[in-house]
Amino acid sequence: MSPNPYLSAATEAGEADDVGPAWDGDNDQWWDWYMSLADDGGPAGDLVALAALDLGYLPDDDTIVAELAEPYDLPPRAVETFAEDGFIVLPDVVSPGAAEVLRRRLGGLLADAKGSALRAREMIWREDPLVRAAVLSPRIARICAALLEVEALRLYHDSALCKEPGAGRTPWHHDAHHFPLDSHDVISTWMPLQPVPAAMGPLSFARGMDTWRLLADLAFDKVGTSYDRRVAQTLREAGAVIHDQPFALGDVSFHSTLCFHTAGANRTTQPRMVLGATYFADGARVVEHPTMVSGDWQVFIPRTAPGEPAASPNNPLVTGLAAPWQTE
Ligand SMILES: O=C(O)CCC(=O)C(=O)O
Repeated sequence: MSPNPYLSAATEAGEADDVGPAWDGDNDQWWDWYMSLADDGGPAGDLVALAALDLGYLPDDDTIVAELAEPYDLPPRAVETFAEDGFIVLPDVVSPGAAEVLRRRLGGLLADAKGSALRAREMIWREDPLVRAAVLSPRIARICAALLEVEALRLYHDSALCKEPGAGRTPWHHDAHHFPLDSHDVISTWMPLQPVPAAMGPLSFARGMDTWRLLADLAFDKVGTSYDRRVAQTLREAGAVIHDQPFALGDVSFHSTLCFHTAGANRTTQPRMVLGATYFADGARVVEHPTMVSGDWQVFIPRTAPGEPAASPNNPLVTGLAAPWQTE
């Protein structure tokens, strides 16, 4: 029997830090494996009861599509802050009504999603027009391009993430370890679709664009929780500043592929629903040797061999769109 129940004989082979084999399951299995690498500490107390949000009037889809195409005024020094810190959390990127409509939509789209810790689906922008409006949103794309200081961005994939009540931590990681792209001009959004108090497990970030260097020599552990523990310990010992704050409804975070991040357990009675997406600078190529940590990446960049530019029909340019339905 495998020392980690989510690994196959092929992915389990070798030392615990050997991520060389390709992932041979689907992306649901990948999430189950990945979440099993989190150190969840000891027993936790009762779940915190949260009242359901009642916003009253909700906008229709056309109103939300129009909202997500409107420019967003970046606060002063946002670009500098992102370049220094490796992440930024921006307020009022999405209206409460739009977030609530998206939350309900994702609830339906995730109804049959498997996953024991985190129910996740990617690529739902291909099947739902409202999710497409959010994932290909000119507003979000312009923010991402401004923060990365690049002209043209493509979509890698979206992620609908539902962390159920009682589900545990997401392990410490940086996305450069995950994405099979040869560029560091890669940015991910995390758009919670309800407020995320501390007890619900907000995404939290190790401040500093260069902080990953502290962790570069730590051996990954594909079997157990030692990597997650060693990242936490190294950050603690180095005195790294961890941004671990609740998200208000409308807040969206943007993190660099180099930024180490984690998320707490959901210790509330409500699912933690998030729409995330990742964008990369046009021109990036698939790395020569994608690893098992990239999951089934060919779903996201189909018909593209290692070394080739990542520019499949699943990776539309998101910058320069006047409206979200206008893909190449
Ligand atoms: O939502 C989570 O728990 C993890 C998400 C994450 O790591 C990401 O969006 O990069």
